[in-house]
Amino acid sequence: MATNLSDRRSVLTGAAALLAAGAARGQAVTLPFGNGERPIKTYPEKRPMLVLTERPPQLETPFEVFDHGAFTPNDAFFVRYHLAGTPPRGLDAATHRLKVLGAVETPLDLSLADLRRDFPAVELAAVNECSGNGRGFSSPRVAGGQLGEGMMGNALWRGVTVRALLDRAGVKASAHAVEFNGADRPQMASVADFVKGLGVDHARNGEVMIAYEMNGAPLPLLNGYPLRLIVPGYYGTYWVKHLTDLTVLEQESQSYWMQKAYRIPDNDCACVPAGTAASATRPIGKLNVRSFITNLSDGQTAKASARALVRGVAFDGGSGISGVELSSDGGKTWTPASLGQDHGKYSFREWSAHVPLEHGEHLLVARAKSKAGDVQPLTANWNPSAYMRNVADPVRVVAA
Ligand SMILES: Nc1nc2c(c(=O)[nH]1)N[C@H]1C(S)=C(S)[C@@H](COP(=O)(O)O)O[C@H]1N2
Ligand SMILES: [Mo]
Repeated sequence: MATNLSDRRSVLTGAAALLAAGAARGQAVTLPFGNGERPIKTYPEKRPMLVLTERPPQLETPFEVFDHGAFTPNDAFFVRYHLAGTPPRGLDAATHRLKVLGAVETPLDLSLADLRRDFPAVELAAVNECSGNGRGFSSPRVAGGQLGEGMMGNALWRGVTVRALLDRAGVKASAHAVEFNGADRPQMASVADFVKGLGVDHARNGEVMIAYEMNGAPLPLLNGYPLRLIVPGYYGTYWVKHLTDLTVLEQESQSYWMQKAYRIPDNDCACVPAGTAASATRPIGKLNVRSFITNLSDGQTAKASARALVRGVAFDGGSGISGVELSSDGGKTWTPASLGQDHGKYSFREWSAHVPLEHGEHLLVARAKSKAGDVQPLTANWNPSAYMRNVADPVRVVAA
């Protein structure tokens, strides 16, 4: 067990131990960066989670959960909201309505029963990751929620495609984009409603879906009950919860959450020199390739072995993972990992490797490569919102 609180991720191991012991009142963990203290609390349908803010609820998954399989249990899945008064009250699958409006031949107004009865069910495993996952590790630090690495999760989503709905409504030839709105509404006129937009071809690609189930159960309230948008391969900001309206537009979405927020530097790395502003930006898009070691945490003591098992998960924005390499010498030499079961190109992919861990200190580094050819960088890219962090972070272990 780690004792050095400045060690990266080490106190999450501490959190795991606390959680295993049963979370009593008043417990907290300290993430290994400035102002990293987080209370641990339970919420409806959730096991004890790390609390960034209570109003609105922003809850991190305890990191050790990711060591227990490719799918993140619903009761451990992270939670992110923007607006006061969330989650919205009075949501009920029996009375909820989903409307398709705007530039369509026939506007639709559907119940969940209509969705289940009149449209084919589809299922897809996909990672939901918040744009700022790992922001707390950004150096120099940036404004925004100082997140550890628990703002991600993988689930099996079941629902209907947006394409099927749009085809039923009949999209007009003049259509350009689709806006998605949920039941949470701003409580002050100065705050913009949380609305996201996708190009009409993206929305109609047959993969973007509206889910009513997550891992074989209804969506938890905090993860979007009773309906949410799934945008496979795209950052969580697009995955609108408590979905009520699809509006087909003849121009691009003018929503604040598209035009002002969730924008990245408009270049290949989505990065700029540390401390500088981007001269041009674009809306955030696909998930960066990323991997995590899940069975060892920074600062941990491990058993010395000629063949120590190291394992974790990897994912990218939908090309799929082509390989993961592991280094036990800080990146000088690399060993290919074996990949676990393929649950689809948008899913977490488990991986494992054996490396010699002689007595002493080792710097473990995992580095994933996507089928599109993208590889995690060994030094972190920087941007003003610390979005899309994907550096291959070293995990220091002492073998004894
Ligand atoms: N209605 C609504 N949907 C939303 C948000 C929100 O504030 N309101 N936040 C988005 C963001 S930024 C993220 S990262 C994901 C988080 O999904 P989760 O809370 O189910 O983990 O929800 C997205 N959908
Ligand atoms: Mo997010």
